Amino acid sequence: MPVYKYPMPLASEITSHSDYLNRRTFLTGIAGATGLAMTPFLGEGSAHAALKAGKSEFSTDAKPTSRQDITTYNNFYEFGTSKSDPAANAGTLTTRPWTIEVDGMVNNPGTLDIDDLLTKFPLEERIYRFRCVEAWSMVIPWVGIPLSALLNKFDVQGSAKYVAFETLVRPEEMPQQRSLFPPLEWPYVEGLRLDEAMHPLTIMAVGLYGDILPNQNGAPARLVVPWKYGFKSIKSVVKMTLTESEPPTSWNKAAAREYGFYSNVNPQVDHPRWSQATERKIGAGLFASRVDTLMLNGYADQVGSLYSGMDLKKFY
Ligand SMILES: Nc1nc2c(c(=O)[nH]1)N[C@H]1C(S)=C(S)[C@@H](COP(=O)(O)O)O[C@H]1N2
Ligand SMILES: [Mo]
Repeated sequence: MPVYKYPMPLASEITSHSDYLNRRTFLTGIAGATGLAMTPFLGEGSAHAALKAGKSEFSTDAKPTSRQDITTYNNFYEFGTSKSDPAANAGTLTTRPWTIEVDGMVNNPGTLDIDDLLTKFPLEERIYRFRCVEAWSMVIPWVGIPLSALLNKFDVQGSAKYVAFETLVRPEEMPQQRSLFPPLEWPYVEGLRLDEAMHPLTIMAVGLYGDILPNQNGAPARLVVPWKYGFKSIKSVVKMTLTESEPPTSWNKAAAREYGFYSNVNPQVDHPRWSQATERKIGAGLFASRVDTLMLNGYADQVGSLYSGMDLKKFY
């Protein structure tokens, strides 16, 4: 693990895989006996929640943005539209029990349980550049699982061409889902072409900075597609559906002229209301100069071939 400038749990506090399982069984027993919810023991900041993750060859060596910035400057419209709203409001989200339903064009439809994701799949640390369509960026040390490893469990049919993703709808816990004037239509939905979903860079993130995912970052599981604008990385996923036709996406439904299905980071194709040529690095200071945005957010060598022959001005 790289050395981070935030208090990592001491080695003695890091829960081993078998301890984690034992503790879970123990806590399930308590919760079952007392009728308590299962959530608290996995709360943010709990040393016991530390995740064991192998390093990945896919990580950038750029310096990660601080944990403070990553967890307080967020977009998660279910909790409000200001950058500080998710950190202030997402504490109400309960993330146990939690399953992700997988259906549509698969031979074995079923569900994934979040605790299976955390314990039965090899977790990897992926330090990725992250570029929001609003022209700011971060470097985020995710912990996740290649999405292909999850989808392959369900035996995707040969004629499937896309994956549609859905976020939780739970108005009791998500204040903007109770709003009379919601900023988006719920559920938040996203989509990927199947080859994008199966690409080794695409992960389902379950943690960051070596710990479980904070609610404001999309707990307990959120998609991360590092060569696309941030809004493709849908949070708090409850459903994945394999489809033949291109699925709808929240921001395209809200403003089709501004947000297309592909939403690949592209410094040469401006948003209708602002340039995408440069970006502001969060945490670099107010007077830091902007840096050039890279084609496909710097992942062109790995994913450029997915788009060969496509007019990226048309398929924005
Ligand atoms: N369900 C849901 N997912 C979402 C959003 C949202 O509002 N709701 N915002 C998106 C946008 S615009 C961005 S930039 C990223 C932000 O992720 P972060 O807060 O972890 O940096 O989440 C994306 N996923
Ligand atoms: Mo975004």
